[in-house]
Amino acid sequence: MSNVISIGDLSVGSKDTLTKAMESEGCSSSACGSSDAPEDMDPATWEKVKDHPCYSEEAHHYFARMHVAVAPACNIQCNYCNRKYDCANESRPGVVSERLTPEKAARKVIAVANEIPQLSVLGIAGPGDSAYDWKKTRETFRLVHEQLPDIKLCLSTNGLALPDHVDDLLDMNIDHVTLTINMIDPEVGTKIYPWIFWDHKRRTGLEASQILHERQMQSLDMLHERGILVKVNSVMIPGINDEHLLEVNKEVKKRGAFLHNIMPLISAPEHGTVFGLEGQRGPTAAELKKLQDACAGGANLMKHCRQCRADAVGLLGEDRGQEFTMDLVPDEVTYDPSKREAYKEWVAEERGERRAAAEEAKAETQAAVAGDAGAMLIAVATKGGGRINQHFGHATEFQIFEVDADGVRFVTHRRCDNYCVGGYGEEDKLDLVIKTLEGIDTILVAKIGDCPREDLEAAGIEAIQDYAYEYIETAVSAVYRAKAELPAAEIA
Ligand code: CLF
Ligand code: SF4
Repeated sequence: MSNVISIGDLSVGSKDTLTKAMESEGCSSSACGSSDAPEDMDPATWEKVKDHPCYSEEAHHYFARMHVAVAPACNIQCNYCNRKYDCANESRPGVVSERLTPEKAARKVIAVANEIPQLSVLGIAGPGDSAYDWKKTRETFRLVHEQLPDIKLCLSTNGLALPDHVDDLLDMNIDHVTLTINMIDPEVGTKIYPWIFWDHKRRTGLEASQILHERQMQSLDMLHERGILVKVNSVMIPGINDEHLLEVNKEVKKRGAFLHNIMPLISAPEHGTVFGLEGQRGPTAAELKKLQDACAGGANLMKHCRQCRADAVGLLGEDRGQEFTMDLVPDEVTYDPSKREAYKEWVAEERGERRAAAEEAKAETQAAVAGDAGAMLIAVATKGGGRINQHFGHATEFQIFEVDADGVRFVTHRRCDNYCVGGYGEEDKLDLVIKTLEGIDTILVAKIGDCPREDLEAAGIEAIQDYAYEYIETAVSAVYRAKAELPAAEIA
């Protein structure tokens, strides 16, 4: 078996060369991360989540997902959805560029798995409802499971049709299901769902929301009873379910959900959705954070979601879907798992070293901290592997980390436009980046030019490139100690 691994357009061999590949410009990936580790859960659960980029924040530094858009039909209408809208630059659930048959989808998965060693999960997230369009979903999973048994299968659904298929999920060894639950009070549901299609009839109003609610709770209970991990997605809609999501969080925790992912409503008139046309706004970052903070003690929150398209490919912060449209996928493809196997081995070693480095950095900070030095937010530019390895001008998002004596924690990501287009900086885009970094006064990057660095400085943001290619935790801790005027301590 060859141990040569291709990441993007790079071919590398040993651990050292692979590490360098993750650090070099040609590797397009992106990541974030925070505290979840083997010690936080039982070994069987850790085994299920350790390579899943959505279920483990740590894993999404290293592993990629892909979606295949095989399930166009939906049995409900959400006021935030318009599946007719299609834009390759658009990134929100429900949106796709091409719909696939199960056979084409399986061929595409093989093509992607051969090219992207980070791929670990195939998800079906529409563009309609994967459990309603069950025949296509099941056939796709069957074909992929038959040909690529080492790829995890993942399903995302509104839950209305799911109770009818839970036993199929067990038969196919599917152990990750996402349920979108926006309410547990059907009155709230009436403002989100104009209708559902249930038992051969279209239902509206309170009846529709009542049925949907009952089926969603039934789905959650059935999945939990069978040991299938459930992530609940909720769309936060200011003035409609924002405060209510606190109750949703408690309820789904009580019913055994593994994670709760509260996502901001994406809404604009040009999307043609009911909410978009009505001018319903999405929450601000501060409102989302406030709700997430208020959920402390409830179901564990996912904070690294990128609200992917239903045909997304790649690490969560990137979308390489345009590299794998069906016209680019050969008519015949043969699965070669060797690159992915070698990559997994590398990750097993690398993530162990990163954890050890994070512990060391934490111990160093604790030894240096006298009293309460407070917490600090620091932005980093990364394209994967848990390192500061992204050039400022190429970053499409920044990861925000909080640091104090208790260590370094991922908080959120903030998207920004590319500052550098074709090698030329564009001033108005830099202004956007500065806005994106509001409230942050330090950013760690692999490299930055003098001009943008000076402009950032004028806006009160210090860009530091001294920690290029270091682990995020090591770099963020060192900056914290320096900024809090804490001396570097000797570790016994
Ligand atoms: Fe896809 Fe969803 Fe599975 Fe992940 S996405 S079906 S659980 S493999 Fe992930 Fe994308 Fe957020 Fe979904 S970042 S939108 S949570
Ligand atoms: Fe759209 Fe999904 Fe809602 Fe169906 S369940 S209307 S596909 S967002």
